Amino acid sequence: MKHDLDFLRLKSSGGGYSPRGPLEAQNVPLRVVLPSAYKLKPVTPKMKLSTTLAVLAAAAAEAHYTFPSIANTPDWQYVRQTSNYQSNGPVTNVNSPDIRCYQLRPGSGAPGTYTVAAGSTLAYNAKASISHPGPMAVYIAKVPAGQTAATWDGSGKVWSKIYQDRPNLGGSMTWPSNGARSINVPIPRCLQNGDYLLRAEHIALHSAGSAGGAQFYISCAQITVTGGSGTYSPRNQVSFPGAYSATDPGIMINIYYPVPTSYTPPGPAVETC
Ligand SMILES: [Cu+2]
Repeated sequence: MKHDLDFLRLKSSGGGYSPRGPLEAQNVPLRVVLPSAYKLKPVTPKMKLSTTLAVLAAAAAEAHYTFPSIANTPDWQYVRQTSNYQSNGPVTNVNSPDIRCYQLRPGSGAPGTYTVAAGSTLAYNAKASISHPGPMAVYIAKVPAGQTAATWDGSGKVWSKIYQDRPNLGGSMTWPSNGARSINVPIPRCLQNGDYLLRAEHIALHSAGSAGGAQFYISCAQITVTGGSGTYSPRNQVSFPGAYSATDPGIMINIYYPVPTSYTPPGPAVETC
């Protein structure tokens, strides 16, 4: 400590060491100061390294994304705020409760519930964009009697897949959602009227070669469906967690080499009217 201070004094004196300070009083030779000065030196490279890491972390975070809104509405107004609303980071454990709606505050809903007509198309917006390769899917679940879209937790085997995209196969595996800022979701015209949760899911597969490597980007919007024919009878409902396994062929997959010749999305088939 004392030596460090002496080093600073030495440095601030402009380089010329005058043997009048405490060092001389303790009869410590000048060369002893050097190791202590050396201790201070590594601070500079260390700071540079941490700065570099921070920049890299920021770059990685920028590559992630959220699904914070539907249609032309404010972020997190009709979509339940997700835990990654700042970090943009993914869910990687398919058995985690986060795999359902990735909620920042489980047990509380979004401020509003958005009314949408059955048979229309609803934009589910990504922020900033879907910057990783992988499949996009949308699931819907009808809110049970006695609850609302704002209060229901979405538990049980209640989710139906209503949207699923497919990769282009060939020289490489590419995805229609790559770079997209919005996904147009057809709201089935056969739905019953009432409140629903609408769950968007993008699975990033760029590092999915081993179990736990796939990244799930998820949101749940609160909607009220009107004008539906009511003839919808779901066949393949699933729960979250429960629908997926970490080793499902559509979740644990090397999309780069060898280039896959087919792709099986995880979860149930898309329901049709
Ligand atoms: Cu990312």
